[in-house]
Amino acid sequence: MEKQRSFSLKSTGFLVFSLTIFSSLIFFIFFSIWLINSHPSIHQQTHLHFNRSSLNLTHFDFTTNFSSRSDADSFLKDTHVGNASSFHEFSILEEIEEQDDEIETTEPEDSDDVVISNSTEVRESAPGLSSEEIEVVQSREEENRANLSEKIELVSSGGNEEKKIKTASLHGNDGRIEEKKMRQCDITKGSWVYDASYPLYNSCSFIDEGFNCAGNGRLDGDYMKWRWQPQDCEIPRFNATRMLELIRGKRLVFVGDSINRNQWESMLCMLMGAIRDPKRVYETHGRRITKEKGNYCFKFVDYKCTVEYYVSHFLVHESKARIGHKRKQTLRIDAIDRGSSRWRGADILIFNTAHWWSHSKTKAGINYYQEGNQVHPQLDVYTAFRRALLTWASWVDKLINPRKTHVFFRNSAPSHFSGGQWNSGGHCGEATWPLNDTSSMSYPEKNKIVEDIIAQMKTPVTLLNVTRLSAYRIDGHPSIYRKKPVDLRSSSIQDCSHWCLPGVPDTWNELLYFHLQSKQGNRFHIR
Ligand SMILES: *[C@@H]1O[C@H](CO)[C@@H](O)[C@H](O)[C@H]1NC(C)=O
Ligand SMILES: *[C@@H]1O[C@H](CO)[C@@H](O)[C@H](O)[C@H]1NC(C)=O
Ligand SMILES: *[C@@H]1O[C@H](CO)[C@@H](O)[C@H](O)[C@H]1NC(C)=O
Ligand SMILES: *[C@@H]1O[C@H](CO)[C@@H](O)[C@H](O)[C@H]1NC(C)=O
Ligand SMILES: *[C@@H]1O[C@H](CO)[C@@H](O)[C@H](O)[C@H]1NC(C)=O
Ligand SMILES: *[C@@H]1O[C@H](CO)[C@@H](O)[C@H](O)[C@H]1NC(C)=O
Ligand SMILES: *[C@@H]1O[C@H](CO)[C@@H](O)[C@H](O)[C@H]1NC(C)=O
Ligand SMILES: *[C@@H]1O[C@H](CO)[C@@H](O)[C@H](O)[C@H]1NC(C)=O
Ligand SMILES: CC(=O)N[C@H]1CO[C@H](CO)[C@@H](O)[C@@H]1O
Repeated sequence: MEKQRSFSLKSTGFLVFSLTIFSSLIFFIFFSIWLINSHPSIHQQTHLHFNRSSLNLTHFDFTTNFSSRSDADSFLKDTHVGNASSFHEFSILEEIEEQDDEIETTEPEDSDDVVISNSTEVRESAPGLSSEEIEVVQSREEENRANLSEKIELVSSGGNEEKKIKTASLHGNDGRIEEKKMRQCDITKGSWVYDASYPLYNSCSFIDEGFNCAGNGRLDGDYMKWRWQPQDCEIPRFNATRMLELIRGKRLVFVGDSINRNQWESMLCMLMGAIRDPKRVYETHGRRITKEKGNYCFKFVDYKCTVEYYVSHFLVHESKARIGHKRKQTLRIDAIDRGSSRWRGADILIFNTAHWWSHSKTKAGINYYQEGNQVHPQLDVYTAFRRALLTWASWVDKLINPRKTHVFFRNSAPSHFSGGQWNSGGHCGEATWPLNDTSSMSYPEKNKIVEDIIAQMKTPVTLLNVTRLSAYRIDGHPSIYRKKPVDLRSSSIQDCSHWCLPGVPDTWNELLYFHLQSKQGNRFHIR
């Protein structure tokens, strides 16, 4: 009896165990089939986590890697083969998951914004549009513009733009004018339209070497000629005079990593279009822009305004703490960056952070993140990122007056390394045309955290949502034209993270201009 009972117990246990395994397997197989069927021709990377801890079994993460070849006519020839040996390696998995918002910059020795990562970018390779297709798109756009230009009034509240369309519609015979409020226009939905009237500026003395692609010898110029066209509404062309009027007597301040410097330099160049005497714009400390320095304040004398940049890789305080016998670098995720006193009092603040939250830049989270006197022995990067952003958010909510200051947060800009990482032959230099599809790229986890936190803030924060639209722009990176002289050896390091100027960051600034202007418009259109 006793014997039998224990046996039946064992067998039930065994049955439950095998059933679990069996159903996991079935699920896994169906899921794979579903995946392969629903995305037949794109590179796929999927990570399945079977959380077994609830079964009290060994704790490991089960990772699979689906890779399928993209179309044969793709212009990027690299293929990515699944790596079975990474089966149990959690650290590798983490880095891969980060790839979408990871920035790898390229000069470990002399740059302050290096991220060393062995993650691989998988990008859909796609042939460009043919020239006929562009003409069609273009003429449709023109029609669109003509049709809408007199009908759309932008009314905005915070960051939400709504379009109001007065449509002249015929109802029976009376042809009365009907006012129709359309749903909110999502300016992140749209396409890049080839526009020969771009770029918005040509030469510009504020572009530093790393972004000065044409100056470094890049000859193909199409990458400067794309305009972002939202699907459901228009964004106005940047008008430097009007922008300067909007910021007259004010401080426009960019705070963040080198990608924000990229955008800030673009803004300076775009504004110079309205300045007749360049001597009436100067750096208040007499500094020349280089990538080593992190603080700049340019004064536009005629408009009594300043356009400033402050480097802050994490927005929180990079600190040191005693660990054992040594003082080690830590990150105080509970304390705002020490430079924050400089940001206060700005009228327009544009923040970003994302790319430095990588495995290698944060010591894999081991003895790196600090709160109060406690250095966490180990903390997951997303947890740390969330806590740091909460620190930033409470700083904003406490010290920023929303009646005076308009706060923006720009989310992450994608990098486009193919066939390797920044330090192992990753490249993007063959691309001279945008991708025509980015559906294979997943929306970065860090963006979701940013959106989450912004939504909970007391201060309205406008999200500059550039991730998806920038994802098309594989052609917009400096690649080998990141410095002079250009190193043509195939082994040379490419920059597929930052952006050439003129180029993609100009569009981010057009979005910024759009938001500022529609906010302004809103002031005069309160009904
Ligand atoms: C696994 O599940 C447990 C409890 O259900 C949870 O605490 C833990 O965070 C999970 N682990 C992962 C990696 O999802
Ligand atoms: C997945 O495949 C890519 C190439 O397609 C490889 O570089 C990467 O290491 C693999 N990741 C895992 C977790 O197996
Ligand atoms: C797989 O990854 C391991 C380290 O994660 C590496 O040593 C090995 O060369 C990789 N194999 C392939 C085929 O990429
Ligand atoms: C990246 O990979 C290379 C070769 O696979 C290796 O030598 C290097 O140490 C790795 N770097 C990091 C930060 O893992
Ligand atoms: C985008 O590329 C795919 C092939 O990769 C092609 O079939 C499709 O027509 C392209 N779309 C446009 C709008 O050109
Ligand atoms: C623009 O208006 C014309 C006629 O007024 C119409 O035929 C055309 O379809 C419209 N285009 C768009 C994009 O609405
Ligand atoms: C940002 O844009 C992406 C792509 O269009 C979209 O999926 C996401 O919801 C947007 N985020 C917000 C907060 O609007
Ligand atoms: C730019 O804005 C200024 C001031 O609002 C205006 O006078 C000028 O006509 C605009 N330029 C263009 C090209 O629209
Ligand atoms: C023996 C053992 O590890 N038991 C654990 C099983 O998992 C539950 C929670 O998932 C724990 O509370 C037990 O301690």
